[in-house]
Amino acid sequence: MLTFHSPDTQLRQPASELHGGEMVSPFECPARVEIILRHLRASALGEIRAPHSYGLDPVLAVHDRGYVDFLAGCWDTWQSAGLPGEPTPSVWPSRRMRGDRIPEHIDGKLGYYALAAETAICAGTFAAAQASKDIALAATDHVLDNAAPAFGLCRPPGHHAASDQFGGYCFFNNAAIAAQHALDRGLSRVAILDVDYHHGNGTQQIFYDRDDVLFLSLHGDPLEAFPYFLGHADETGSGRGAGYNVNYPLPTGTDYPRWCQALEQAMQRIGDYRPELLIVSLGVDTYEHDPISAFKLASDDFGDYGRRLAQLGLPTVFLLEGGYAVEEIGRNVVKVLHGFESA
Ligand code: FKS
Ligand code: ZN
Repeated sequence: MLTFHSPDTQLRQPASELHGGEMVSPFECPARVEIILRHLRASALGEIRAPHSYGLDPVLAVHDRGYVDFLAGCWDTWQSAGLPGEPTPSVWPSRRMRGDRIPEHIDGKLGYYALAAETAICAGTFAAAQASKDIALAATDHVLDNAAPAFGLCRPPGHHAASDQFGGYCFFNNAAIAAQHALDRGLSRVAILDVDYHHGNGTQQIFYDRDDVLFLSLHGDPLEAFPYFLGHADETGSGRGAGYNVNYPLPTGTDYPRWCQALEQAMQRIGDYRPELLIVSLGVDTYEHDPISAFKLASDDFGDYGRRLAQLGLPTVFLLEGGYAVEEIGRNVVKVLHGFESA
C-alpha cells in the first residue's frame, strides 16, 4: 500500500495546549508523524510519496471563503495586533449571545471561527493544513486511478473541522475535502467511516443534509467525551440526507468485542449503500493506553479490524486523524494497514 506524506505537515508546531486547566505540550505533535514513518519504513508497507499542490479550490468546495481567509491571515493579524503568545480562542458566541455578526478584532474572530480552546494557531499552521489536505487528495486520486488502497499520513487531522470552524487540532476537513473531490471527479456515492475515538462532528456537519456521502462514526459518547455537543445516536441526517448519518456512541471503557459489534453494524450499512469509495478517518486513539481517550483496544485489535474492513471489497483510502500514545502510534497504524492488505 502506498503512503502519501509531506514534510510540510511538520510546520505546525504550536507551543502549548490548554488541557486539564493547565498549559501542556501539545498531544498532537510532529513526533506522531516521525514515528509512523519509521514504522512504515521498517514494515516495508510500500513506497512513500509526496503529494503535489491542489491549491485551495478543493478546500473551498467544503469550507467557507471567509473561514479560509481567516485561517490564512490569523497569525499575521495576531502579530500586528501586538498580542503575545499564540492566537488562541477564549470567547464565543455562546447561547444567549448573537452569532450572526463576525467581530473585526482578531480575538473576537478567533472565537467566532473556533469550536474549542485547546487548539492554538502558530506561524506554520496554514501551510501544514494545506499540506495535509494535499496528502488526502493525492491518496484519494491514487485509489481512484489505480484501484489500489492508499494511506494519507495527514497532519494536522481534519474530522472536527466544520465548514467554518476549527478546533480539536483540526483546520481543514481532509476526509470531507477528499470525499467532495471524488464526487467532483464523477463518483456518485462515497462513504466515510470514522473510527477515531472522538466524534467527527465536522464531517457530520458538512454532509448532514446530503445523501451522496454516507457518514458513520464510532466514538466516545458525547455525554462523556469531546466534542461533547454533537455525536448522539439520534443525529441521523436531514432533508435528502435523512438516514445518511449514522452515529455509534460508545461508553467509557468500551473494549474490542463491543467496539467490533458497532463496526460490524457500520460495515453492514456501508455494504447496503454500495459506495464507490470508502474513506476511513483513521484515528488510533481508541488504543487502551491513549493518554486522552477512554476505549480499551489492544494493539492486535487494530490488525483484526484492518482485516475486517478489507472484507467490504471497496476502493479504500485511509486518512490519519488522532492517536496520542506516541510510542505505539506507528505500530497501531501499521497494524490496521497490514491487516487490510493481508486479508
Ligand atoms: C477539552 C478537551 C479537548 C481535545 C481532543 C481533540 C481530539 C482530536 C482528534 C483528532 F483526530 F482530530 F485529532 N480535547 N477540555 O483525535 O479527534
Ligand atoms: Zn480523536
